[in-house]
Amino acid sequence: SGANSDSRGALVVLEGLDRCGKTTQSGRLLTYLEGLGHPAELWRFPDRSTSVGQMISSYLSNQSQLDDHTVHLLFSANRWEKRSLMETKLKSGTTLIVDRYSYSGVAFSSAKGLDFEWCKAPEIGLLAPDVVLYLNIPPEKAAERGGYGGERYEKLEFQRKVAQSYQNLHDASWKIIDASRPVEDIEKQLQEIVSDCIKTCQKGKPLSFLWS
Ligand code: 2DT
Repeated sequence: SGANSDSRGALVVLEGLDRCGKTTQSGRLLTYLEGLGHPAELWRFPDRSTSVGQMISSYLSNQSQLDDHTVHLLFSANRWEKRSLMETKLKSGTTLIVDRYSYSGVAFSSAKGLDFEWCKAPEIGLLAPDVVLYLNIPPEKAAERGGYGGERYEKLEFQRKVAQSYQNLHDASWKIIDASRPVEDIEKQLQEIVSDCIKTCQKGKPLSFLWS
């Protein structure tokens, strides 16, 4: 009970440092929801498929240089260009599992030294997640997992700063997940949280907007 014909999907965001397990868990969540027969899609930011996304991608792989403010606004623009589709999907009942969102935008840019409030401003008016799953792992432990690629931000010293910046972003929608545990334990916990969240949305919780 609770679900009705015009119930909306949930906006579920996964955040955390590089190598925290976000991408693995996002994929598993999608499989879980599909298994329940619940309409769901996996999204990620940056979305490298758009022309803005391609500029970001070449910056991240050190093939181009951009001013820090400029790249920050490109990351934000990359979310804005997906905003109306995001709203359409949610309103049609599809749950979106999103690997990184505005919190990455603010955490990474402010870790470079940009002003925190300035970083938040271009995100105002984007859809607010119904839940943020923060996969919490010490930067040293993430680094030990190896396989930092060669991308611009994948360095321990910088990840330490990003972890600090994330601390300033917690709000009521955040669940802090201990991501040092076995993959299956984390998976189970996320399934419970997301199931509850979907129920709340089906019962009529309205969409809200950043930064609420
Ligand atoms: P992936 O390795 O997850 O593709 O991320 N980033 C991401 C930002 O600096 N700002 C943002 O708004 C977003 C969404 C985090 C690529 C890198 O881009 C960073 C890691």
